[in-house]
Amino acid sequence: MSIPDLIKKKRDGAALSAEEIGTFIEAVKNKTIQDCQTGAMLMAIWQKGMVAMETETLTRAMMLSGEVMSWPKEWAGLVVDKHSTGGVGDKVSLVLAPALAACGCKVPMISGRGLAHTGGTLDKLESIPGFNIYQSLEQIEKILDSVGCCIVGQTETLVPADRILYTLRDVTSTVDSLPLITGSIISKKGAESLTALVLDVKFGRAALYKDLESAKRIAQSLVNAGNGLGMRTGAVLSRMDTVIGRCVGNSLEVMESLEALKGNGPDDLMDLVTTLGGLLLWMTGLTSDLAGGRKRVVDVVSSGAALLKFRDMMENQGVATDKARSLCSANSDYFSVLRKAEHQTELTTPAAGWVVDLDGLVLAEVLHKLGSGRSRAGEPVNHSVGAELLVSLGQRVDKGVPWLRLHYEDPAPTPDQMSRLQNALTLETHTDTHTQHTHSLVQEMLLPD
Ligand code: IUR
Repeated sequence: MSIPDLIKKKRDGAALSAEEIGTFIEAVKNKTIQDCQTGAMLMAIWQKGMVAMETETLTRAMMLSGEVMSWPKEWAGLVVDKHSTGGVGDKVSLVLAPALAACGCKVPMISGRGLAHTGGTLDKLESIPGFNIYQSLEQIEKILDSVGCCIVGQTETLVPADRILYTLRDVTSTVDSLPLITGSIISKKGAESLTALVLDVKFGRAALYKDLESAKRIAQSLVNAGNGLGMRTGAVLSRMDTVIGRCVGNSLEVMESLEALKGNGPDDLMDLVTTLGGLLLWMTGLTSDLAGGRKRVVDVVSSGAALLKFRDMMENQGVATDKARSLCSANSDYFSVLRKAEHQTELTTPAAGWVVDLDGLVLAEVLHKLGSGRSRAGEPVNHSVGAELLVSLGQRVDKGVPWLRLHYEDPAPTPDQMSRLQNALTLETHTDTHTQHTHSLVQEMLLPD
C-alpha cells in the first residue's frame, strides 16, 4: 500500500495491519517519506487512536528501527529499569538504580532531561562535577558488569524512529496521543532488552496527567505494550501535587538522594523507592512477593550497600575518586563538591497553624524561571538553583518561622515571584477543625497478568 493510502486508511478510522505499520516506520527510519506525510499520519493516529494490538505493533516496529541491546546470558532474568512520567523533586531514580544493583539486578537506566516544570534525572546527575551521561553501548555493558547500574542518556543507535517522530509530534500538536506516547516510551525500554519494567505514572496538579482516570488510561496502555513486547511490566499510580521529599533543584536533589542512600531519606521518597523497587524484584522472581521485595530494598539502603553502588557508578561515569568518596562520606560537606547558589533567602510563615498544602507546581514554575530548568531542548540549566522545604505537610508551625529556603543566582526572584512562592503554602489556622493528613503517594498499582 502507498503512503497516501496508509494515511487514508487511518484517517478513515480503520486499524492498520502489522505489515502496514511496518511499512510506515521503515519509511520514517529510511527517510523515504515526506515530513508532511508523517505529520498527516501522526494526526490521523491522534484523531482515530489505535487498538491495543496496533499500539503493540507500532511499539515493536519502532523498537526494531534501531539497535536492540543484547546482554550476557548470565544476566538473564536480572535486567530491569523504571520510567516515570515526570514530577517535582522526583529523585527516585538516583536512589532506586543503585539499590536495585545492590540487590543483584542489572540496571541500564536510560533517562531524560528536564523540560518545562519537571526535572530530569540527567540534569541532576550533571550537577556532580565530572559525571558523564554519554556512554556507548560497550561502556554501558562494562559498567553493568562491574557495578550493576548506570544512568545514561539516550544513545544514537537506539530507536532512531522515535527521534524523528518525536520532533514531528512536537510541531504538529500530536504529542498527547495514547498510542504515540506508548510507542515512544516502551520502544526505548524494549530496546534495552529488559526482564522487567516498572512505570511510575503520576497524576495531580504538578503531573502531566491531572486526574487518576487519565493516568490510569496511559498506565494501562504502557503496561499492555510492555508485556506484549515480552517485558514483565507493572505500573504504580502515584500522586504528584506537592514535592517529593524536601528539595527541588538539581544540586539540592543530588544532596537529598545521597542522604536517602545514607538512611536519612524522607518517608514519601522512600515509600516510592521501596514500592517501585519491591515490584521489580517481585516481577523478576528475585523475591516471592512485594513485601519481600520492599524489605530487600530497605535492607540494602540500611546496610550502606546501595550507597556504595552509587559511589562506584559515579566513579565509573567519570567523577574523580576523591569527589565521589567525599560525597558518600558520613557528614559530607556536600557543597565542597556540588555548586551552591550565591544567594539564599528564607520565606517565613505568615501566621500560626497547620501546614495543609504546599503547591509543587507553583514552586517548580518559579524555580524554572530562576534557571533550574529549560524551556527549549539544548538550553543550559543552573544546577545550583532550587529550594528546600523546611516544613512538612501536617506539621504545626508558629508565625514567622522559616518554611522555605530559596537558592538563587541571576536572575533574582521578582516581588511577584516571591509572592507566588509565599502563596504556595496553605495554613489551616482553625486548629480545632484540623485533621491529620496522610502523605502516602502511591494510590494504585497495575500488575502484569
Ligand atoms: N517521554 C517519551 O520518551 N516519549 C513521549 O512521548 C513522552 C515522554 I509525552
